[in-house]
Order: sequence, then C-alpha cells, then structure tokens
Amino acid sequence: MQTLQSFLQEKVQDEQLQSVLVTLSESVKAISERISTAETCKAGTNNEYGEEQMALDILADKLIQEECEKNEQIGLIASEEQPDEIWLGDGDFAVSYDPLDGSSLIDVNLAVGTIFGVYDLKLRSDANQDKSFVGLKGDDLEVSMIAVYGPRTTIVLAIDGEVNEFTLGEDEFYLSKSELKVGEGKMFSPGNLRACSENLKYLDLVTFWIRSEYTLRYSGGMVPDVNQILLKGKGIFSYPPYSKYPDGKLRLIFECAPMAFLMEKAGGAASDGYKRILEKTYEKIDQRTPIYIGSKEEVDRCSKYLI
Ligand code: AHM
Ligand code: MG
Repeated sequence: MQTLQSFLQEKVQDEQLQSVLVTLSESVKAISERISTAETCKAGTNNEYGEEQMALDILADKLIQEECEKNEQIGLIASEEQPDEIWLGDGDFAVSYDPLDGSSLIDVNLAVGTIFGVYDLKLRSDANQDKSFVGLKGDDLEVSMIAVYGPRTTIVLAIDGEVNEFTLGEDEFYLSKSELKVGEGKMFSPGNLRACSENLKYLDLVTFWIRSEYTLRYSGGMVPDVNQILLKGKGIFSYPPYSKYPDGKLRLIFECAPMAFLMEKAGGAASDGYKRILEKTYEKIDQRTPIYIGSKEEVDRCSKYLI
C-alpha cells in the first residue's frame, strides 16, 4: 500500500510544496485524534460571523496554525475561524482553511471535515506583492484537500490533475482510492431547503429531483456530502441563497473554491448559477457565494432552473 508521503514524493516535483502538504496532513492527524477524545461542549465564544464556536473548532484552528507556523514555506494563512489573514513570513505558499466545517454536527457524532486550499504565490504574475488572498481566485489554487472525520479519517487530495483518497491507518495515510471520477447519476444533497419557501424555482428543482426518483443523501455537513459525490462518482450538492443569506451561507475562500477545485479535477463542475466558482475573484476574506457542485449535467440543470 502506498503511503501519502511516498505518493507526494512521486507526484510533486516541488519539495517545498511537498513539505506544505505533509504539514497539513500532520494537522489532520492531530485533529482526528482530538475529535475522538475531546469534550464537545460549546466554547461560549462567537466567531467572526457571530456563530457560536464549539471547543473543537478552536482546538482545530489552533492545531493547524501551530503546524503552519513550523513550516517556513508557508508565508500566509487564513482561517474561517479568524477575522483576518495572518502573515507568517517570506514563504511562497498561502494556505486557507476551514478547520472544522459542520461543527454543529459534532455533539451528535455525525461526520465533520477540514477544508484546505494551497496557493503558490511565486507563480502569480504580479508575485502577489500584497501577500493577500484578496485578488486571488479559485483558478489560482495549486492544491486542494479535504479531510473527513467519520468512522474512518480520510483525505481527498487534488494534485497534478488527479483526485485520490487516502485513509489514516495507525499513524500514516495510505492511498485507498485512486483517480476519483465524477460522472452522472441520480443522487442529491439539497442544502438550504428553507429557500423553497420563498424561491419557487428552487422548489421546482427539488421537486424534479424527487419526482425523478433521485436518492437523497444529505448529512448537514458540506464536506461529507461533497466527499460522497466524489467517492460515489455522481450527484449534486446545492446551497442557494435566501433572504437570511442573500449571497448564500458558504464562504468562497474557505469552503467553496477548494471544493470546486476538487470537483473539477474529478471531472465534475461547480457554479454559483452564473459562473464557475473558480472564476470568482476574492473581494474580501469572508465572501460568501451560492454553490451548485457535482455532476456536470446536474450543475447545468441548477442554472437552468434557477436563473
Ligand atoms: P459552518 O462553517 O459554520 O460549519 O457551516 C457550514 C455548514 C456546511 O457544512 C453545511 O452544508 C451547511 O453549513 C449547513 O447549514 P444549514 O444547516 O444552516 O443549512
Ligand atoms: Mg465551514
């Protein structure tokens, strides 16, 4: 069985990038261990968006930042749990992360995940003199990676035009599924169904999926839901806007762009209904966007029904 480390040595020419990915996988190991043992009480503080943070969100955020600080190749980080991006030094790599997505699912022991986006700032034509995520877009991503903490801890990594799954063994990640491909198939994860109360086009779309006998698979966590589409090779995850979230709930930098990168590399698509998620320039750190992600035909169907 191939380890993640040997896979990276084989596939990634740039040793600096290799070391960044090892750093991120080490933080996933640490989070995985803490999730299975840590207390799940609420931390009692609010994050930048006024949402209550769970103790584990804070812990995961801290663990990733500490790992990144140890790696001098990483010059810039931004976390969904922190208000500002953080400049760490002269390293060429910028890493965005949602440390623990779906944290409201922790106390009921459903799967949660981490989302990473990795950018190589030296490849930017303007050398990104401001050292900021603002001005970048998903198409600038070098690598994206999600971790799913479920019955097993897995990583799905998009690198070098391939998407592969790795599973955590005793102390190492091993390649468990190679070259994931997303085609067509009847499975749906309809997020934010509340929007149907005011958006009859979304109600029509969901009704189409129901009447066409699609299989419902919705966990309440974007990472396990999109991970399922990648692993089953079919399906659609939707999260439209509505009055409470006029731009949608999910964040472009931390959640949607890295997910869209994984999905496109696996042969699927991701759109906000008008354009590819990866084409959207980051205007601010906490930017939100609607998202329709999964099989190409389903993403097209979303645009046709909703626009
Ligand atoms: P979080 O970043 O606060 O955890 O929120 C993101 C999560 C996604 O994983 C999921 O798709 C969505 O929120 C579900 O939200 P809701 O149940 O409010 O519709
Ligand atoms: Mg999140």
